[in-house]
Amino acid sequence: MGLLALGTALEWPEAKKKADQVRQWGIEQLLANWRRAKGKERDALLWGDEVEYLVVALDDAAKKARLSLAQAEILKSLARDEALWTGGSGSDGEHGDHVGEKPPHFHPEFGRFMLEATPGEPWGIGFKDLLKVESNMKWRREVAKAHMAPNESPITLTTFPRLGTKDDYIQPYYPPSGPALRSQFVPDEIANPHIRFPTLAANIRSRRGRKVELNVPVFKDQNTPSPFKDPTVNYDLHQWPEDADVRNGAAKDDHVYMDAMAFGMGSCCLQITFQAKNMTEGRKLYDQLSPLGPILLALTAATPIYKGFLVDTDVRWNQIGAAVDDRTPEELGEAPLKNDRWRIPKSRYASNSTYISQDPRLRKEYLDPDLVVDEDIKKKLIDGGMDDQLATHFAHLFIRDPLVIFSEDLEELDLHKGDHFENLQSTNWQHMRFKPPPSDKDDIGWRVEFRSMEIQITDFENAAFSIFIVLITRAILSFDLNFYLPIPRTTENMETAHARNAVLDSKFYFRKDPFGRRAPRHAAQHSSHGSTFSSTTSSAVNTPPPSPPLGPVETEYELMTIAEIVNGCPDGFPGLIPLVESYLNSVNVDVETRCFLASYLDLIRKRADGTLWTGAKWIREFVAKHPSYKHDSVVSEEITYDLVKAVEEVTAKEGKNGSIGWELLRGRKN
Ligand code: GSH
Repeated sequence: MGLLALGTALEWPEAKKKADQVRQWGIEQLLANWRRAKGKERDALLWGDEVEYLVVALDDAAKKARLSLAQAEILKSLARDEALWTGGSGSDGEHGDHVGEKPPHFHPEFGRFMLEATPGEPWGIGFKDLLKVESNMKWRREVAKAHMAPNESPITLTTFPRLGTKDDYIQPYYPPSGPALRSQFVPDEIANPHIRFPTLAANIRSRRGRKVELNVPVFKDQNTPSPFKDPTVNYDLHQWPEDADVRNGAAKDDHVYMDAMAFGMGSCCLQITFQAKNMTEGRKLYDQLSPLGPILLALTAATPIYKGFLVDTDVRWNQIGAAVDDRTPEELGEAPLKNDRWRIPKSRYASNSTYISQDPRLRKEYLDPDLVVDEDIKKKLIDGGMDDQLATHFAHLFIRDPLVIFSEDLEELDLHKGDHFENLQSTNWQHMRFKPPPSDKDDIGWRVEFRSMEIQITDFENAAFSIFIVLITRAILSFDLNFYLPIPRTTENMETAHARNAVLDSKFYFRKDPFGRRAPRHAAQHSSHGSTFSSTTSSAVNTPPPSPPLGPVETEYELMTIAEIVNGCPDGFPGLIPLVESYLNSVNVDVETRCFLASYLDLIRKRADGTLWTGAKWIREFVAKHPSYKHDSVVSEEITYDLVKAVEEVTAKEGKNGSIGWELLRGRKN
């Protein structure tokens, strides 16, 4: 979450009138910036992680866990803390090993109960930086905690189990409902009060013509009523016109029904951003990481509860997609096209639909046949000098309307800024994001953001997944790996990742041979690149064998389990971990570092083969074994308190002794 602009935000009918102007100005800014930055070379190879937290308040006397809405006070206190800016944590002196490390940055997020933290400066090229990630994440948690009330803690559950119930689950308490969200379950005060957020929520609802609609299949336990009719839905409200949504069939049988952006954007994730050495490398990383999005979503699955019920899905992704889905009935295909321009197959929060690299291995059969593109914008970009592929990418993002427009920004177009471009870019929440350098900062290069992962309960896990993705990018670049898959297969994989226990029980489309048609079969043959990561994009040193003619695209990939994708299958895909190991063998890594990295890779390996559980599985087991659980899918206040308490204790303990030490990671076989 970048800096939040201020101004007079337009309500939807006004914003709609200005949408074209913002799009046109956004494209002008993009072109000006692209011309300036397209030749940028040798940017430092940097990366950064973003960790999102829920702030919970525990009331031990009443045995209640609530969400604390103290985001603004906590952020203010963090900003005021002088010690934070001088290199010390300002707390208990346990952080001697952080001397010289810049203090972490904290940022607001959508929920007024959320915080986001990033390292004080991006991680660099050296392996030594990888060793700092976990302790830095723990440091962030402790710094945040030091600025909270004694009974408050930052926890890294993706969602709060009883968000939107009739309990007093927020502190301070506000009853539903308000003019922005018009939810029958949550008050407007649940969202960050900065004008961007209520405006986003209200304009999504207005553009759509009704409230957003989240129907998550309930997990049918032995005592769950069948059919399940969400007992929390009130069909008799008449405060807002939108209260009629449920009378018009918005709440589906056998589903948990939710009606507001907060149920989606109130979820926490783990995002990783990479700075590439130049635009070409950034475009390559964008393409090659894209098929990994659903795989990492299933591996990090941690979201089995919504609004007090166990659900039959394990991840947050589609729920956020629905929570910000501003498509009109015409765009959704529910009404004939009359006023709108297109049918649009996906929400603005969805898996990505474009490939952007000018890689000769990118076959046209991989592209999305359903891609919707604004042809006028594409022409403008091509006339401005941009290549077809990148122009297609941006002309696809620009089919959306800008949602938050400040009237002050419409007076003059400033080509040295990127605000109108960012307006569209930052509300296209796809699982990969390609980020041009900000126009006013020369020291930032082309970046790629990997956005699908769920936040993990412990920092050990969060560090493991961050480092795993970093090492995969190194292997991709060093061995020139080819993970290309037709985009519709990635879209399907994203759906597959939602199934309960998809990590073990589902199969995903994946490319069989990652060495494509150019790189050698044995990646480990490569020579050493020294003790820093190689960022060479063409290190396939062997002369390529003559290529046989290309076969049908369908023969290039097959359905695999996550275990096969991660750990490899005999005579088939070599496995992501073996590829990373090959990369590590090809560079000089000292023994200590290698051992450290091995513990992270081991977590991923065992998560994939089922030896270790996902967070979703651990939470399900926790609920199922709770003495008060009635096997009716209901996650009560009492269970929620015990769950939050367990999660809070585990992370606090992990922070103190640095050990993993808890059931989730202890290695129980299913
Ligand atoms: N928490 C989200 C997730 O679990 O995927 C990701 C964060 C996110 O997309 N936040 C929204 C946003 O607009 C808040 S409304 N972030 C800024 C951006 O994407 O540029």
